[in-house]
Amino acid sequence: MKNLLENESDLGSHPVFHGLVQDDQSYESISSESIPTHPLGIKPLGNLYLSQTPNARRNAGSLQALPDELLMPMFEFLDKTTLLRLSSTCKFLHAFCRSDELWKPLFIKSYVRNPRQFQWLGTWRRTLLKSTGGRESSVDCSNVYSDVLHRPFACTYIDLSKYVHIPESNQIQRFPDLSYAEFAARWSSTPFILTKCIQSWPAFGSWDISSLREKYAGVDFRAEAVDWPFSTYCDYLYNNVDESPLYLFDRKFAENMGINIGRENNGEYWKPDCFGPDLFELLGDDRPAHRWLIIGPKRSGSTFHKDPNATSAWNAVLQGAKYWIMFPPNVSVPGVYVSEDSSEVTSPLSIAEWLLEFHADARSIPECLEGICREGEILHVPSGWWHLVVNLENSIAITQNFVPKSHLSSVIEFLRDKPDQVTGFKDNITNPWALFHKRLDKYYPELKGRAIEELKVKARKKRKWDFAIGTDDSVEGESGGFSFRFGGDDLEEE
Ligand SMILES: O=C(O)CCC(=O)C(=O)O
Ligand SMILES: [Fe+2]
Repeated sequence: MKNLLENESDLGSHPVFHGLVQDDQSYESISSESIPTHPLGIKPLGNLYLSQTPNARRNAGSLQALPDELLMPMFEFLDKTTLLRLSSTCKFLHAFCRSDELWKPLFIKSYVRNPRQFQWLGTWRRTLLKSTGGRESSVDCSNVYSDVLHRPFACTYIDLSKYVHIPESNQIQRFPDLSYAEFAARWSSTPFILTKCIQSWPAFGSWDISSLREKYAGVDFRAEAVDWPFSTYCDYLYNNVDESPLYLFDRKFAENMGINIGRENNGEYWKPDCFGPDLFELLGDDRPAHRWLIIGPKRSGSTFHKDPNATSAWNAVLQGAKYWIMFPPNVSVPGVYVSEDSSEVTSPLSIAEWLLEFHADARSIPECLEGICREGEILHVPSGWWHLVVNLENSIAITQNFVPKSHLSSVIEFLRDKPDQVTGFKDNITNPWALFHKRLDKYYPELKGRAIEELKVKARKKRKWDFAIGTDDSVEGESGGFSFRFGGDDLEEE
């Protein structure tokens, strides 16, 4: 047998999948039985060790010198015609040029430029080629070894049941319902799930994917960058092989479906009483976007983020089930990289990759909370909490963001001190903080005063702390000279 290790450049490494993997073996955390053969025959890189057939990479000309991790982003610059041409040069490049990760953005770009009727045909490539008059060939790529190409395919077979066995100590608390007094006194900074809170909503029990399809087949909903008729989105939902499925996340659903919201309006749903007054209601129509209809297939979901403008949120599941993993605001979440001013969150991984690579570490962080929010249940996301969500089944949810009295100071701080990170306001609202400030002064002057005072105390503490650890000397004047503040001088005593 040829010593395949003589050419080290054949082998690469990937942060998620290491080592030898055969069709009858398993990637770590994806059980072997559940991964079928890749439709083109592409194999994980580790299989090269045992392979006796020639490596297709050898026929890729000078491109063979580049790692797969570089080829893929380079090919993202190619248009449809060039991808098709390149795909007919050799099997190795054919395998790359067939990747739907390249065809999805091409379809979306072409659709956004030219929205049109089309039929979803199971893959982005097939759908784009059909709708623009191309064709699809079948090529055996069984001597192509690449984690970059095989991994997204394998990730679509991730066994989510592994994550839903939640250790007792990490369980998000569950209650039938809560009163506002209980929420305000104890629960506004803690995630929880209510199991008997939304049963009286007309939407509960009557909204499922097929009933919505019957009623709203021709109505457009926003899914990431595209607006698709609901019937098209359903075709996609039931028949796609994407590692990160397109997620319907629509904030104009109420207008477009022609439904009412609110108990007093005979609405399809209303906000639960337990969260109390929502201070962004003071902004009337000028409040930032705050409600979304969320629909997606199993495996779709939301990668780690904090909700906008330091708002809190609730998320009610009308069909399906969602797995949530959450961390308090100051915890650094494994695999999630945040810029110095928190303006950018980089989580370079898909949900499946994050689960495979980081979930075990994350779960062992003491502050980690996890829960499954099932049909008929509603989950509370406190202001500033990190969360990742994955749908365990095809799901429908409604979410609303709000500002409870107990988090007013966080929202004021965000609007006032991070104006460049404020999102969701209409373009004509040039100074959201000034507007909110004015409304608070009019309707809740005392509450606003207390929140501002809280922020002053917090800022003073932070200055003292920065001074104590040597990153700020502006306190020197105030405190009359340098002193170590560890031990004895309790910062909490302010
Ligand atoms: O249902 C989900 O995917 C979570 C949605 C979410 O986190 C959000 O709307 O901020
Ligand atoms: Fe969120």
